[in-house]
Amino acid sequence: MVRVIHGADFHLDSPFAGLSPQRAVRRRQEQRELLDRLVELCRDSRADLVLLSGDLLDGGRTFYETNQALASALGRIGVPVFLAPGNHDYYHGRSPYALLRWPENVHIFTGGWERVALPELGCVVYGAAFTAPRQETSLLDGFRPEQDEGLARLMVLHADVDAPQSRYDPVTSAQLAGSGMDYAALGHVHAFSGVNRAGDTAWAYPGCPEGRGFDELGEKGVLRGTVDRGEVKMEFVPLCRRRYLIQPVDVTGREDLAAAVAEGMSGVTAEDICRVVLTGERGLERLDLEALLPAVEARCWQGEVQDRTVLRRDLWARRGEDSLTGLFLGELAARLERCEDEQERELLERAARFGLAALEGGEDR
Ligand SMILES: [Mn+2]
Repeated sequence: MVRVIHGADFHLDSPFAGLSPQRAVRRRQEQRELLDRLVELCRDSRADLVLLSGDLLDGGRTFYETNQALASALGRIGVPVFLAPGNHDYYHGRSPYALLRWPENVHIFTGGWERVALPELGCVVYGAAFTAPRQETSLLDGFRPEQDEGLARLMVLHADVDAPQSRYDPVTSAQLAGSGMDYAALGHVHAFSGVNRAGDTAWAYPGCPEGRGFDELGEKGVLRGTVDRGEVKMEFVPLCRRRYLIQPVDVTGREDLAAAVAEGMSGVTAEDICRVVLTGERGLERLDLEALLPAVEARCWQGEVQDRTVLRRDLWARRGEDSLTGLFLGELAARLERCEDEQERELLERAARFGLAALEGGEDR
């Protein structure tokens, strides 16, 4: 039985374009601190082996200090570390993986399949690397393991499972099933995939360990567990410094919006990055998002507010009236029924609200 930590997609030195420049600097710093937490986790878990499945660096132009921080952290882990470069950090002669001096316990795959036997741990590790930003054919095409008598088989690879159009190593679950592996430690997809099975092979994406935007929500982390011949037990371990959260807050019938927001944010911590989305039905009163922002920001590290409320149903009912208001609402309602685009729906809702407010202000009386 071998104790394994599996991580991927650190994307160190991501631009964090959604944040202010100062906060983006802070987040990049926090990404490097993630490496310290990884070292700690490996020690606390008494890991025998660490598998890192690519896209650890966000691109070829990471800061020298970042590359150094990665090398130093992986060295401090002390046990064998296997790193399979992905599309963002593909291996080439001038990549940090080639230029930097890496600690002796770190094995970086540099191209086609390699096999490293670790008989003292009772396992063997297979790995391959991206050598370009694209890998249009599956790296598992024609893959065959060796005999590996009595050893648990692990694989570390950056790949896109069952995505035939993908240009990022489009492996299939049939290929994983035929690989003969006990565990395939994959990278590329930024959300934890759960531990899946393809034939006798267990495979998983841990997801990225730090969210970088509202498309990477909630707890993020790495996988930890044990791999044996024919038996794999891996579980998700949160490792992120901050969570990105989208918090819907229903403001239907609420007078005090700040209070509604405070209630809706009860699960949000001062470390989180939170987008509050106001939902529900409202009348014609103006929604002052700017005035609401401080109430949101007081409850998280960084906050924003979006208005997704819709016009109250009884106001739409006026579309039956034989008046300019009736015609106006009737036209907008018909368009809303046909509309499938989220942004256009928002625009139509707003048009109905503003138009109705203007009409009720006198023009139609
Ligand atoms: Mn990738």
